[in-house]
Amino acid sequence: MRQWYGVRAKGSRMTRSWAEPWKIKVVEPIRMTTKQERIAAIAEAGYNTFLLRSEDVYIDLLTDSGTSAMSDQQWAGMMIGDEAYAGAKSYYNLVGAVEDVYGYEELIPTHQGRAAEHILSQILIKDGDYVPGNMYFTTTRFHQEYAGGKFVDVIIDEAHDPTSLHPFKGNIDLDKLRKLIDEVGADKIPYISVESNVNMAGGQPVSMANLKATYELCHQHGILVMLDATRTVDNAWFIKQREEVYADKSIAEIMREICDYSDGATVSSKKDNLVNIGGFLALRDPELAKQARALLVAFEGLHTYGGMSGRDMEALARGIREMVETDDHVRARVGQVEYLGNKLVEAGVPIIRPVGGHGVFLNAKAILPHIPHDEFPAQALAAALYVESGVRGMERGIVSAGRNKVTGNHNYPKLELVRLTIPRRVYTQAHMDVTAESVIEVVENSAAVGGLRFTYEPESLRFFQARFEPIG
Ligand code: P61
Repeated sequence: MRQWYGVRAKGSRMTRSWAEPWKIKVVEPIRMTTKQERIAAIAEAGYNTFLLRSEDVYIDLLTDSGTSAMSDQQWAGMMIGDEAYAGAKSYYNLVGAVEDVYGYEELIPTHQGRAAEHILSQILIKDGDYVPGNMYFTTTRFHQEYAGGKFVDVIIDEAHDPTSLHPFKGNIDLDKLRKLIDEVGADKIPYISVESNVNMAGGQPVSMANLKATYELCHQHGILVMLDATRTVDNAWFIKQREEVYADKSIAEIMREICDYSDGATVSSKKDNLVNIGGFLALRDPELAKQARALLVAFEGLHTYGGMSGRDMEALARGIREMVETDDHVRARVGQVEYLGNKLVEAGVPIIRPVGGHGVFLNAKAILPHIPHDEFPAQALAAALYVESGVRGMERGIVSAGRNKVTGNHNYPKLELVRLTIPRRVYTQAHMDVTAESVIEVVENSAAVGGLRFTYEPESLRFFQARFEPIG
């Protein structure tokens, strides 16, 4: 029988577009402000985008943390969340989802990622210990230091180079790690903290080969491997694209294998997991889990809810399954980031390349070469972009890097960036077009942007609440 339809004409070379695997059911109006209003708003916010009111923001690219749109299935889960103080059904649903998707058996639910980092650091780090990691993250390093440890950066050098096109800029430099082990001794290194899709490097992935080699090296020396699995779905996507043997594996399979090369994980569920609040510490060793639960009940809540309500756990359990249900989800997520990144690259805007998984990172040092590093170029660029168009990004440079605990001097990071972070399932490509045009406009008028100085500098995690004023 002749086929009615479905056979492509021979020689057809058409490549097809992809589209989001969802349609919009509920919308939230957003408001465009005037430039005059934005000039007043940013001054009132002390030139810190964290201190703006969200109603004064048009397109909010401050973060992809807790800003995802939940699905109808997740909202339905909110209605049936079990609010029992102890032993809630929603807790067991969450345990099942974490075990199926990540493969960890011991779950310690927390209110968000940093609470999991706090507990992990407290149970494993002793005064004077060293904790290597693939570039620092602000809250992770804070908790390591708070527990008496010293963070040591063992990421490959390419991660610090905005122009390097290395496909896995999140990789651990095994020579740097070996050198640290030789210098301080394995008994001074309780664990290595391996972050998937490294945030501060621009959302850059770690390869499976590197994860495996790191795990093997650490286990030879009795050092645990703790994954910061906050953005592992994005990382799995890049492995599928860039590490040939994984091309035909599903995101769900790749996720599980990533986690296989670890002894546990901290997760901020506000990212990959598609919820607005939540997080967890997951472990394999029941003894360690016992110690973690002892702290959980003191700092967060009973061990079967930690820092979450039943409805939060229910939405989270569903979000965890949804994020790997089809590969189309992550294709659309990372694809949207790439869409924005490519527009900026085409316009000649210096950004971190390859384009990362959760956002586009503007190279503020290259855009504002006339502003000295200690006048905070990225902070100034984020403020100028807001004034230009109401697009809110985040400083990821010298302000975020804080001060050296011993000398009191600024830490001078090699990367001085503004992060434009894309929330999941929230904005359309049209919002990306408007964002790209705004960035291009600011870059074309960059000579008009001046430096800033502190008027208030908090002692720790200063970027959140610091205030500035223009110099001159
Ligand atoms: C973010 F400006 N990230 O990217 P919690 N690990 C990793 C994260 O990205 C992360 C946490 C742990 C945020 C929120 C945020 O300096 C900042 O659930 C890789 O936020 O506690 C959070 O998870 C902590 C923004 C955090 C910052 C710290 O926007």
